[in-house]
Amino acid sequence: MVAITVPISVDAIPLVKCAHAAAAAVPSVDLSAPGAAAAVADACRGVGFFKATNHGVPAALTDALEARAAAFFALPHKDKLEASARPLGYGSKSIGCNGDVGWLEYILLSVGSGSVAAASLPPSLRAALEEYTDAVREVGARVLELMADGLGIAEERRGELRRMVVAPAGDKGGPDELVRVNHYPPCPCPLAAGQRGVTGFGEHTDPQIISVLRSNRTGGLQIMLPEGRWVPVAPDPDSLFINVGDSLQVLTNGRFRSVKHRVVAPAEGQQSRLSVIYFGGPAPTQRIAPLPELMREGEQSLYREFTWAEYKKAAYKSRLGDHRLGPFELP
Ligand code: GA4
Repeated sequence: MVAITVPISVDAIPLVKCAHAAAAAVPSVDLSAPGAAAAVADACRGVGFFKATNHGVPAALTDALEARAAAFFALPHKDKLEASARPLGYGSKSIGCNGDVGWLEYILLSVGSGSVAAASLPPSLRAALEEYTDAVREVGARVLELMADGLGIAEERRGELRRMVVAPAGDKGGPDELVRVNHYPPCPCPLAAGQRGVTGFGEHTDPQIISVLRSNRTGGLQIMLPEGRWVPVAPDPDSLFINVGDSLQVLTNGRFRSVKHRVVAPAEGQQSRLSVIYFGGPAPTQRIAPLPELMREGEQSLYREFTWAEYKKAAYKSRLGDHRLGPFELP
């Protein structure tokens, strides 16, 4: 039943030590409601994370993608490996290139200009990913506009954030978008008393501007609240979850928080967790610095300026749980 078999032993995967916490009231925003912009900005200032309802992505797209992804993950391991192109493509247990491990298998793809580039994915899965990505990119773009509105940016300047993520590819290259499908089968390792679960995906922040997550009915996602407490996020397959990334924290000069999050793998006897995450990042040459239209008179940038290419390069040399913005923070 457990379909991930690579030489990393389950003993090498860290246990999650925190106590069980009650599911916290994660902010929830109806994207079609009149007060959405203010609610989005409030959530991003407070937690850096919120649940988005009325997002407009047809359930048929999500269902098709979920079915195709589940069929792919059910293939024999050797067939899945044909889609491996580290750090992209199929992977299992190993996250990134620097020794991070978790109890999961995944597909990680670069997307953009309407095409999902990946070797040897079944064509029906690729098509489902393309369709889903096109719909979710639009949600990301709409949320970025709401964010700009909620931040008080004048209407004629509000498009800038959106353009960073959805602009057509120009001579400087297009936005850097990724899609990740994570499959967390139930972990067969017995837990001793007091142990809370096995790490599916270790704690980290997302380097990009915005992440849009959808999962099936199995929980496991946890976010860290500003006071440092981990709380579980109750799954809701009909909603999307929006995550502020490191680059957005910088673009807003720290007004929005890049949220730390992690996933605890399902225990034996539970259902697999399947999640799909769209990561909206800017073009490689995009300068990442606080948006001028946001800065108050005399306000100093909290960060040294960098380009997305520079940040991404540094990120890919880091360990998952590193504080990646640290080296860019100004004293
Ligand atoms: C975290 C967010 C996304 O899943 C990701 C991850 C990437 C990877 O899996 O290859 C990284 C991680 C993520 C940040 C630090 C580096 C790179 C694994 C890792 C240890 C696709 C991304 O863009 O950054």
